[in-house]
Amino acid sequence: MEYEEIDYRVEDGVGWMRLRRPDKLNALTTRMASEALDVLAGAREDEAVRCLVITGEGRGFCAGQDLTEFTAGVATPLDVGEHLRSGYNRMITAIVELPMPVVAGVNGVAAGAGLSLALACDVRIASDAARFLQAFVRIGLVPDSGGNWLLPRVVGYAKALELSITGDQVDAAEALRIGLVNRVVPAEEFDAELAEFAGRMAQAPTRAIAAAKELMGQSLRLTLTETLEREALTQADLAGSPDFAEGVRAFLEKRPPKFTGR
Ligand code: T3D
Repeated sequence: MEYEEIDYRVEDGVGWMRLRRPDKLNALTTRMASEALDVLAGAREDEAVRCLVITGEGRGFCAGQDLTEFTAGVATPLDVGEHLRSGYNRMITAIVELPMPVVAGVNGVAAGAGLSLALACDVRIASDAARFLQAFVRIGLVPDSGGNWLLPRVVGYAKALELSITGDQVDAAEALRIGLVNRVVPAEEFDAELAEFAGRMAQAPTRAIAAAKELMGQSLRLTLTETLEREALTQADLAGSPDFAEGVRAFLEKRPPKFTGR
């Protein structure tokens, strides 16, 4: 697939997915969502990709659904449900289920479905120029693209509901304080810090990270007893992996491990 609204490249184990409609703060179009789905499917199958970064070009991360598509007739009220099911819902699920670390590099404003996109990622690194808002209520909608599920799990129910029913904007410092992002970096250092973190993730034991992500996700709907059993099964599986063998060998040889992601 030829990408027009996303720039995608793989460098040193990192898949860089950059939303590319900077004049519109990378607002999501039907085209962009379908390109994103293609990138996500490709990254999943590509052994060269051990960490995916989702970020935006220009001063926005992603301003949510491109509202001109409503007036242009691409997403009329009648087909909004189907638009979500066939596009954003699949995109959010694909990110959450990607068996590798996914990092949101929040370079600027993240609004509406753009905030959901960041929330679906495993780690959020924000520029100090970033802003966050559940913009939906400002136009008479409810949060979607997983916003009702993801946000309370990240910041807690009370804050999530407040942000959702007010549509108020949160700056980067406040986002860090409430746990909405993992790290805030000065804008001028953002690209370098993001690349450094993604590079570290791409050298990590990918299978173990994918398993940790899956286990923790499952734990939210399981009992402790069920989780303990799944941990035992997963650990038994990982204990036979090349990365575990390398991790133990490296420890005993007092050297840094060289993980291959297998
Ligand atoms: O079926 C379905 O898909 C339903 C799903 C819905 C999911 C959703 O995401 S609904 C929520 C949609 N998003 C919004 O409502 C946010 C709208 N944008 C804003 O409120 C503001 O732009 C921001 C707070 C994000 C940023 O404000 P600011 O002042 O920094 O920038 P700006 O001047 O408003 O925007 C810059 C340009 O981007 C501007 O274009 P122009 O006038 O220079 O040609 C603006 O129109 C455009 N833009 C920003 N957001 C969107 C957008 N264009 C289309 N759609 C947008 N969402």
